[in-house]
Amino acid sequence: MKKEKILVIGASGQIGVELTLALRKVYGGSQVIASDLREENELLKGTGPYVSLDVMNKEMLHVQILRQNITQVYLLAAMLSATAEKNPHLAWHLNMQSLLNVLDIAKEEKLKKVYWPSSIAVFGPTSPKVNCPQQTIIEPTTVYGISKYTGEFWCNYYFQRYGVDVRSLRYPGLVSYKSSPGGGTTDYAIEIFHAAKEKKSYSCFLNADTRLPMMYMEDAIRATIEMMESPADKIRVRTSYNIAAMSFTPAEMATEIQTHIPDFTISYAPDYRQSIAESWPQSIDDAIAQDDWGWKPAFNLASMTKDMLMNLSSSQG
Ligand code: NAD
Ligand code: AKB
Repeated sequence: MKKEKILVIGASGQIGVELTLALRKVYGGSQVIASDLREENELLKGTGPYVSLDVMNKEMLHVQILRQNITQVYLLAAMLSATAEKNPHLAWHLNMQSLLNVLDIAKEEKLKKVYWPSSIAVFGPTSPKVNCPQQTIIEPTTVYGISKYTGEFWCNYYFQRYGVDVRSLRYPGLVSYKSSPGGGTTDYAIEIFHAAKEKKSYSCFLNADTRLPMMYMEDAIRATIEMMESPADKIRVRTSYNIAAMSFTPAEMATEIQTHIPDFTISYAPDYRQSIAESWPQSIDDAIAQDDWGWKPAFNLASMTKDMLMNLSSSQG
């Protein structure tokens, strides 16, 4: 086991649960402290320590980092795109201040590494729709996208100015079965599986032909750990890396589900999330992540759908 002490902030969320479990496999259960405002997720119980923590309380965060001899922080607390549009000021405050709190403490205590995820939401309507490159026109139109793009530049600033080894990935929409999604525009791609299993029909909040970049959680967790474990000189992008796996529309996802559940039906009732989705690219060019630290996804739409349905069957007993 490696001698690191890791604090995961937002560990009870969609990514946090799986990332904490994966980090505990690498570093040992007792070396990875899970923390959240919410109560400990059931899947984390008994796998390692948990502390209740509000990342906005900088003093308490600092105390925890010192008390637990933390060497690395993974900051996952944030408000996602759809929820953020309902409360833009609160979203901006949480998404920015949480990052600044962690970066300041990392600088002061000389932490070894910090992880903070960005999103494909940094891109806006003026970015290229297809194979959107790492560096291009970036004019986000959601408060979530603005906060992520600004956060990327704070990460770069703390690295360049203070030498904080903070690293970041621009995740696409993440599909998973272990924990529930937290209020994003891509959440339909998870809800659809639960609806298909439970009632064989789904009313989608995006239009049939809305193509978005997506990734299976297993790939996202592996990408995160592979990037974090790469030597520092391989990490040339100090804002945030584009990473990609697959792109599909709700109609294509429904067709794939129908190969397993032939009587599954889908209908469409687009709401305010449609315009958020339309502002984002349809696919992402991740050539730089491939070159710098060897990123390669394992799952496509067919293999992800098969795995999701198999795991939801077994978890439903
Ligand atoms: P989530 O909403 O499921 O989880 C976030 C967790 O943070 C929640 O458990 C919440 O209770 C916790 N939290 C909120 N405020 C807090 C506070 N003040 N102090 C401590 N904890 C707090 O989100 P997620 O999907 O797991 O996303 C994690 C990160 O990854 C976010 O930065 C998000 O923007 C980014 N991301 C997620 C996706 C995705 O598809 N899930 C895609 C791109 C980027
Ligand atoms: C969301 O839809 O808000 C997230 C994301 C792509 O950042 N899943």
